Order: sequence, then structure tokens, then C-alpha cells
Amino acid sequence: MTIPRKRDSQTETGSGEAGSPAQRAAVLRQTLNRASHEYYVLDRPALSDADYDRSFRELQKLETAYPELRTVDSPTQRVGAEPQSALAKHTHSIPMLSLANAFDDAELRAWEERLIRVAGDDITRSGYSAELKIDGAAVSLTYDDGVLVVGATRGNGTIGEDVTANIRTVRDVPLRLTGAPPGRIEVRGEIYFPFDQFERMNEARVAAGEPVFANPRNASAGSLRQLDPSITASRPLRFFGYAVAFDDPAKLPFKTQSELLQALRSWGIPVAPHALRCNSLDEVAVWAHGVEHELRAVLNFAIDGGVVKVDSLRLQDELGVVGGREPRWAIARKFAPDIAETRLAAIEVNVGRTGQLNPYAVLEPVEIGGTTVRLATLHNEQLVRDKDLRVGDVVQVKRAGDVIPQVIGPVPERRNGSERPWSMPSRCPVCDTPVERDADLAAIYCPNVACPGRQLEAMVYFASRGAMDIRGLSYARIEQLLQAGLVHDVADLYTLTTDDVLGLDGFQQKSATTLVAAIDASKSQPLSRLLTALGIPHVGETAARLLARHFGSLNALSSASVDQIEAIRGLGDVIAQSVASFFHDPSVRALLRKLDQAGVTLDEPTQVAASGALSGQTVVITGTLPTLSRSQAAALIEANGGRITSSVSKATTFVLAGTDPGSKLEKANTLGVPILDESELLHRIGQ
Ligand code: 3BD
Repeated sequence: MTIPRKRDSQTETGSGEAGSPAQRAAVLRQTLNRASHEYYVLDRPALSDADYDRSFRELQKLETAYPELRTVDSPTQRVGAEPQSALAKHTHSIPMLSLANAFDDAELRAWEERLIRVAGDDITRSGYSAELKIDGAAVSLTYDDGVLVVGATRGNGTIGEDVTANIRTVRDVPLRLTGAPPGRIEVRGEIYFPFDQFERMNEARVAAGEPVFANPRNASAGSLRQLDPSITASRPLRFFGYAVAFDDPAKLPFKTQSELLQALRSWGIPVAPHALRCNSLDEVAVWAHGVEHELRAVLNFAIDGGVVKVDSLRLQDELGVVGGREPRWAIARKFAPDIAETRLAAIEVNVGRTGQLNPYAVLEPVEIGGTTVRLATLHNEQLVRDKDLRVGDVVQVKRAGDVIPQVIGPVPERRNGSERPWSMPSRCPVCDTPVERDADLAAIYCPNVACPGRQLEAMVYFASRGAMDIRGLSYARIEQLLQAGLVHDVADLYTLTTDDVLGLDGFQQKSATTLVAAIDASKSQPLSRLLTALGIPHVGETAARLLARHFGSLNALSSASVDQIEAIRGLGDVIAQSVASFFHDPSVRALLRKLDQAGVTLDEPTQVAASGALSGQTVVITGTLPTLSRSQAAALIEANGGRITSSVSKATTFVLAGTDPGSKLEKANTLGVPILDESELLHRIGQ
């Protein structure tokens, strides 16, 4: 909890006699705060700039000499203060939620059906609040007794950055609320950059030889995260509010989202125009259609859809939040994806960690929905053939939200005969080894286990968080190690010395020692992590854990038959086949011997008695949890007697869901399997 509370500096410092530093500081603070108030809120400056500066500097000096006098409401901690060297982190007192998406009317209807299933017919009586979805930067503004005390970016929803000084420069963010706001409240909304100003700024930047911003959203986010508030002040940022966070929502003076928007207005918070209270989803659909096809073109700010919210706050509360992150009661109605035409300049191929060759499109740069697109995925050779894509074609490219751009298909009318059909290269583009075709996966592989392209991806995966978790061994570091010829496979990592690493660009004694120590520490990771890290096709964290638990050692696992593996509850034949053939590969066996010689742990610590709050329960984990990593959550569940499996069935006791949960959550909903979020899990196991 980092929302500052105003303190009484007299009682905190304990020395209040006349003429004491504490008392002098209090007088200066009062003088300066009154002056700011007169200047910013009342627009009636009473203190001259010179007097202000003199008092300000005196207070700064006092606070440097007596750091305990530096209170959070000191003007030295506000705008006008020095540029910062880094933005401080800010933990939101109540997390900022995410929104699920509906891409068409049908998905909107499906959403309403889910609502009715959970909360009954009251839903249709509540009505909806339909609002523009402003495409800016989400922020939370904390008002203490009506005064702006903190402005923070959303960040990951739990932790953002403290950008108070910058927020203060946003002209329509009130520094003090009007009307009758609650004592302490957070107003959530979007900082945005109006189109006309955006264009003017970019023109000026071109003239000054500075790089332009790709779109107003980037311009808002970039301007907000400046270390020097005077730069933010020079950008014409604006704000719209749409939500509040409050300790005790029952005490708020409104009962619906539409009344909430009214209340925000009454406190002096700007609210986006064109919000509409709708009595039915039909009305919402009509509104959304008008917004997308008529309104959008005439607005002076960017929107990327609408947000539909169940109007009644009581029903919102009843519907709750999925996985701790996504409210059931709200959904973003996204616009149809933006489509543009451009030329397919080339089709190139990259090599994945399992050797799979993946084609991707190199496009002539094209603007789609405000960002420049240069690359698009093509998935596999079959897709290129199915769409009859030819190099040189004019193609249609679509981008929906933050999804990777995709090629819809060629525009055959635009062909002039110079276009060339494409097929997968017969040799690996990285190591020139003849490629191989995997019959059942319809994929094409570079079979060379030592291929530098494969090794790079494989090593990045090996070191990643869910795998061996080697801190500091980043993509760029691994590239360096491979290029320098210091490592050829993952086992070579364990023979690296500090001296080896010191020879590389950008390493000092300390960073080299730290990296080698981090690699060394990973030797004691349990077998389950090593199995994940090896990147066996089809074996993720969950399957790796089941395998390690069942066989206990790499020795036992590597000589197991397909049948023996398939007999493990929770593993199917695809995984069993894949594991068995992986361990048959002589080059894999050689690698495992090297890892053994290097001292890497090849067994799984036996579990303490599988009794506990989750004894006999089967759990599926999906999505990103707010604080626990996937492996931490799995370890916790198992330590309490539970079992992790990878797919949802009737036998699943519950699904532990985080953000971006995907199809597992849908399946759980269909089967009526209970869904828990992280805090509910922790509660169940008494933490
Ligand atoms: C808007 C969540 C709820 C309070 C959660 C229902 C995801 C950005 O105009 N209401 C709006 C807008 C955004 C919102 C909510 N109402 N959440 C809303 C929103 N009118 N843009 N958002 N956000 C805010 C987000 N931002 C960055 C990264 C991930 N998610």
C-alpha cells in the first residue's frame, strides 16, 4: 500500500518548539501549499515566483539536512520538483482490472447469456451503460479529502508507475475535486492525446528533425512517462474518467454506472461524451454500430471500441470478477479489425527451438489502425499454399487489437505476372542442413540439433522462468555466448567460467560473477524443471511435473516405454510417444550425459505426504495469476495434496484462473466446474 497518508509533521517529528527546524519546515510547507492552491486551483497567484522559489529552496535544504521532515504533502515532492532519475513504482490499493473482448454482436449476446446464467433475469432489468473506449493510457488518480495526491499508470494492473508530477500538468485533471466527493477515492480513467494536437505535434517534430509518434496512444503513454514534468507539461494531454475504486462501495452515493459517470462530472472530472444508458442489449448493438460507422470518423480522439457495463452496481458486485482480473459485468466491444493492402515483399523463415521452420511475411510497411506493420505471421507452408500467396503479390493484411498482424490473402486482380510462387526452402536457412517433414504435424523441421538458430531459441527457453529460471541469461546474452563460440548446447552453459564471460562486451567482474553464479544455482532445480527446459515436443510444465513425479529420476524416465508413460493419469498417447522418441535420440542421450557430468540434478525430490486442504482434488491452472507464477501455484497446490492436470474435464475439482485464461475457462463454464482466483486458492489452503 503506497498511497501516501497525509501526516501531521508536528506530532511525527516530535519537536514543535518555536524556531525548531520542524516548525520552520511546517511554516514553509503551509506557505508554499497555499501559494500552489492559489496558483493552480484558484488561478489567482498571490506569491511572487521569486518568493516561492526562495521558500522552496529553503524547505529543500531543511529536508536534506533532516530527511524525517520530508512529508508526503511537501511541495518539494510535487510538480516543479527536479526531474526524476527513474519513475517510482506504485502499488494500486485496489487492482486495476482488465476487460474481456467481444468482436461482434454474437459475442456480445454470448456474454449476456453468461450473465443471465450467473445472475438470472435481473440482468435484463438492470440495463447497460455503453461508453466509448478511449484509446489512450489508463491511469488511477487518488484524491484525499478531494485533493489529488497520487497519479499512477495502470502498469500490470497491480503495480504501475507513480507519475503524479506529470499528471498534475494535465490541464483537465482537477487538482481538487468540487462538490461532495468521499474522503479518499481513486478515479480511474484514460489520458489521451487529441487528434488535432497530435498531428500538429508530429508536424513540428518532423520540422525539428525529431522522430514522430506512431499514434496518439503511444504519444499519451510516452508523454506520461517522462522523467521531466516540464516535457509532459508541453504536451496537450487530456483526461476522461470512467470508474472509481473505493474501500466500501456500499457507501458510495450512487447505485448505477450511469449515476457514477454523473457523480464524476459533479466532482469536476471530465467524462467522455456519447455514453448511453441502454435498456437492452439490442440498444447497445445499435449504439455500437453508430459509434463504429458514423461517430468514430468525426471524433477528435482515438477510440478502439466501446465498453459495455451492467448498469446496476449491486449486480456488478454479484457478478464479481473472474480470476481476480476480469470483471464478468463489463466487456469491450471491439471494432472490426482494420484491413490494409500492401505488397508482400518476401517470405522468410525462422527456426524455432524444436527446429520447426516458420514462414513469415515481410511486407512493404503499411499503416493499419495507427501503427506501422512490416511483418505478419504465415504459420506454415500449408497456409501459404492454401491462400495461393506469391512473393510480389498485393495482399490484404489485418490487425485486430494487439494481435499479431495476419495476411488475409492476395488480391489476384493486382497481379502483373511477375509474382513468384513460394515453397519452403529445402535447406535450413540458418545452418543449411536439408530439412525434414514431420508427417503427422504437417510441419517442416531442421533436424540438426546443433543448428545455431535452434540452439538460440532452445537456450532462451531453457533459461526462462518456468524452466531452469536462470536470471540474467537474456536473449541478447545467449546470442553473445553462441556467437563467441563459448557454448554450443545448453550443457555448455555449466562449464562457463567468469573469465569466459568477462571476455564478452558489456560484462564487468561483478556482472560476470553474478551470471555464472545464477547458472550454477540452476543445477539444483528439480527434474521437473529440467524436463520442461529440454523443450520436449508437447511437454509443458504440467506434463513435466507428472513425469518427474512418477519416475523420480531421469534414468528411470529415459528407459520407460510408451505404454509405461501413457499409464500415468493425465498424460495421453501424443505426449507418451513424444517423450519416448525424444529419449531414444542418441544426441539427446549425449546431451543428458553432459548435463549429468556438469552436476545438474537429474531427479525429483520426493513429495512430503500428499495430505492437506486439497487432498484428492484435481486442479487445472490457466491464465496469468496476479502474484504467483504458474510453477509457484502448482507447487503450492501439490504441497497441499492437490494434483495438477492440463485439461479440464468433469473430474476437475476446480480451475485456478488468472488473466487471459483462454479456452480452459470456457470449458470449465460449460462443464460447470468451479473457477477460483488466486486469492480464493490462498484462502482455501489457509494462507
Ligand atoms: C476506456 C480496463 C472496468 C472498470 C474494469 C470495467 C483495461 C484499460 O474508455 N472500464 C472505459 C475504458 C476502459 C473501462 C473498465 N471503461 N476498465 C475501461 C477499463 N470507458 N478506455 N479498462 N485497460 C482500462 C487496460 N489498459 C492497458 C492494458 C490492459 N488493460
